Amino acid sequence: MSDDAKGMAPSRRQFLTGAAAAGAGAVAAGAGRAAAPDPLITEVQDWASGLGDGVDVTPYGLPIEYESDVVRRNVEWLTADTISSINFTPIHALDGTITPQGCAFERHHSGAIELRKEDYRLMINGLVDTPLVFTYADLERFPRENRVYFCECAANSGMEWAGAQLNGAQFTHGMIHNMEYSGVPLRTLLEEAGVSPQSKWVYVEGADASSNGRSIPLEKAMDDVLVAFKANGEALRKEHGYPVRLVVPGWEGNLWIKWLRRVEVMDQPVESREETSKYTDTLANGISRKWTWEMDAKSVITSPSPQAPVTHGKGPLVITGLAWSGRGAISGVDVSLDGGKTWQQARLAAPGADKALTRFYLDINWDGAEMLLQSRARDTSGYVQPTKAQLREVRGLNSIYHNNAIQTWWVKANGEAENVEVS
Ligand SMILES: Nc1nc2c(c(=O)[nH]1)N[C@H]1C(S)=C(S)[C@@H](COP(=O)(O)O)O[C@H]1N2
Ligand SMILES: [Mo]
Repeated sequence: MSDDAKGMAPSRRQFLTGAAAAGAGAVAAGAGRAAAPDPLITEVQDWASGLGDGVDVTPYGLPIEYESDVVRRNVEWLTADTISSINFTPIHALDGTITPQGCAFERHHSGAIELRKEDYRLMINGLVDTPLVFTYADLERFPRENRVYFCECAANSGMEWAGAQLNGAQFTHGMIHNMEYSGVPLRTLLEEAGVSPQSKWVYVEGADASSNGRSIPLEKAMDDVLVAFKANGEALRKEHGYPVRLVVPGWEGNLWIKWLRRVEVMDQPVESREETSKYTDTLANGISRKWTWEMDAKSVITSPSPQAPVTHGKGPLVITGLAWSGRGAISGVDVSLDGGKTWQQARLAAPGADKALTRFYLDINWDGAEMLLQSRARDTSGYVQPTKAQLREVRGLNSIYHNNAIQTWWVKANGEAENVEVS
């Protein structure tokens, strides 16, 4: 309970804080404030004395100008140019689990191309009974599924192997997005072409100059892979592969081929390609770790975090973040305020969903003392997110990909937060 609320009559206090108290559970509300003269309440404001925009002003809406800092950002020194590059989702400023397409991270090897639906073709060839070509209109005639999945680049958090480096959840963990896809199971199209018995792999490639060709085991291709054309209800954005992309649930982002152009059924993987070896992790003993497609359970506190400091001082504080696993659903998330010495179970906003982001909250009464905030995800396979030290023991310091270690934010007494490591 905040000091200014203490002196108020119970009924009035209840009115101001009742809504928060109803939902807050363990933590008493107290984030309301005592009524005091405030021109925002007592004076008639501009927005109440004129008229707003008509319904023909914004045929397709963008976020209001006051939210203009909630955008994708890139890190200039990370890549030589912005064409073969990456930017980051502003996860520190989002809530819920669905990533709006307009601020969902982009990763291109040769830039985001523009391909009209009319010019779109998808070929299925190789070890099939009948090689087939589909137009966009053809794809729309197959039975569709709707599924929510996260897509994480294998390089997410890659800069953090050797030490705390980038100061913000957007930059340390923002190579991820989570969308509702509408599309046709790849299985349906493969069955239409007729897969030969000796087939074991599919080679998938895009229509861009890089083609981003990748091999995927046939088993996965026949399982939950989607040929998607809508995301969050609307057409895919150009940067996410308009008009059609591959969705490979739980597996690293580089397999999620954009501008999908060809699926070749094969009896072995195409692994001589340089791109394939790019996503190999070198272990502490110098041996390479390959074919690491599944993204292990991971989580991060999105607020408070370096780009989302505590601005209201001590008292009720909502700690929130995201958790996900490529091996199933999130079964729980623990949060530590003291750098991993003690843990408390966070509240999941909704039960963990398969291979999709889960939002968690821990509602605390902050005493104003500094905190070392950490979150630790657990998934339905029984896996627990490791500490940085545990991960380095196995993978060393020179890895780039698949860093799913526990992240620490040092929240200072003044509410500012910093990316740090605890031993
Ligand atoms: N055709 C094509 N597909 C591609 C890529 C690409 O450069 N070209 N990049 C891949 C990589 S490395 C990632 S992480 C994801 C990123 O998807 P996004 O841009 O929608 O975030 O797309 C993958 N699919
Ligand atoms: Mo990626």
